[in-house]
Amino acid sequence: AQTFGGILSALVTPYRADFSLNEEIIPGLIDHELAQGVAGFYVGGSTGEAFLQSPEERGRLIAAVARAAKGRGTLIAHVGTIATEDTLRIARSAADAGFDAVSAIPPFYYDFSAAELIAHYKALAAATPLPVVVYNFGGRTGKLGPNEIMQLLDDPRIIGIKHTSQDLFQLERFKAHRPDAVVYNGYDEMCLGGLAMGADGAIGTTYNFMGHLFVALYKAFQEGRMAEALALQKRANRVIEVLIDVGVFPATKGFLKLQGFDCGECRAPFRRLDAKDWQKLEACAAEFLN
Ligand code: NAY
Repeated sequence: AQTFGGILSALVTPYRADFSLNEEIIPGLIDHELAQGVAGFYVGGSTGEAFLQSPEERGRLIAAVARAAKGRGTLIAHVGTIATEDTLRIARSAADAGFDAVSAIPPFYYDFSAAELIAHYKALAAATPLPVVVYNFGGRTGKLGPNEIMQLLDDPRIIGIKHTSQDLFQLERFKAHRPDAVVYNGYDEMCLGGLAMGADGAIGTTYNFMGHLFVALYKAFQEGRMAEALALQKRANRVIEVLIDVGVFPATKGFLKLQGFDCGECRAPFRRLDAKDWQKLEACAAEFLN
């Protein structure tokens, strides 16, 4: 079993030119990211374009990553969907593949009540032998507020949260409520802020291609070299500014391609990169990513 915490890459899902799952490239991609020092992978999350895939594809991706990782690094599968039944099915793929934990976004779109959302997580925790990490993304999801999250954290099968929110006060309160919970910071551009407020680690999109910067930041933070940690965050944020301008997920795949890993483009409705985007990415990589 792996420990939790540290810098985890929210892994992209590689596609071929026809947008089918490219399983062949996964071993090389996993090696490339582990070589940057990341502690593991969050598979099939927002970055992994989970909501543009079928449950069957998500299961195949999970299995392919486990085969490629060969026990190196912590593996968390994002199994969230808006249908409890599909979430349980993807969670079975994660347990079968030997993952360390599952994580799930609360069901969205419909106006589900807080009780329904809690019941969804309880059903997941009961159905899987794996520990559960709640994906707190209040900006995109409904009624799973801080009180409901505290209530979920009282369940020993629910071991932590991925906090994708700028509210670091809330992050600190979750950790204070359950000190042994693992709390992952979710916005890369505020990684240092999350760590300063008590996060045990961070899960993020940009760790796919600049994991080395954040691994160095994490180490500097742990060793109390704060000026260095801030300098690394600032350097990363110059890149993230370009990323947001171009489109976070398409640009992430663009940077990976510049590093030699052609993961294809994102599925529609995400846009394709044009010549101007490539110019921006190339200039940014030359300045900040070498
Ligand atoms: C996921 O499931 O892939 C994540 O949530 C990773 C966290 C990312 N947040 C979102 C909303 O996708 O890494 C961040 C984010 O892309 C980054 O901070 C840029 O804003």
